[in-house]
Amino acid sequence: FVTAIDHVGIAVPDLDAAIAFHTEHFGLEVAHEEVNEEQGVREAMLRAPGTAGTETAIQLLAPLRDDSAIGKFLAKSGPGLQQLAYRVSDVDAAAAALRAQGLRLLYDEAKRGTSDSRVNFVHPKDAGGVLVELVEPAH
Ligand code: V0V
Repeated sequence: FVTAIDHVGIAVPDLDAAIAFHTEHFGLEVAHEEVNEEQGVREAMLRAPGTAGTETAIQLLAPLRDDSAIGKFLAKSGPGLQQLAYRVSDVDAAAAALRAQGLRLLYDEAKRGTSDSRVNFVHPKDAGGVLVELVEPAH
């Protein structure tokens, strides 16, 4: 049910500084920016030039609050890779299939992700130490 690697998420303390770093040194461009209050993040999606529509993105995630998922991650692990996101066509079906295989999903129901996508997560302890996000893009 995985159709693509949607994005790789990096926890950063300062979103503007991180955007400047990735655009200056790697030539990435900002495709999207938003605040997600429920997730407690200010985030940006970056892509390689000329890949619009097909790209795997880099998601920069800065905390809105210390007690958010990113705030806690930064306090414990410091800045760095926080998540790997697989694109799926149906997040509810994907979550149900993984639950049936004995993996813990973080949410009973999918939540709202970037650009009105629907997202759920596999617990990192059930996925080899990697926080795996499942993302169904908005249709
Ligand atoms: C925690 N652990 C991780 C981890 N976060 N391991 C790998 N990758 C991560 N990102 C480890 C942690 O070190 C502990 O290991 C263990 O998991 C359990 O940690 P915990 O202290 O019980 O739990 P917390 O409070 O650290 O929470 C971890 C979870 C939390 C994964 C439950 O971060 C969460 O709910 N994440 C999902 C939401 C999220 O990440 N939102 C921000 C992105 P030891 O010490 O026991 O060995 S929002 C987003 O992606 C959007 C909007 C989007 O893509 O559209």
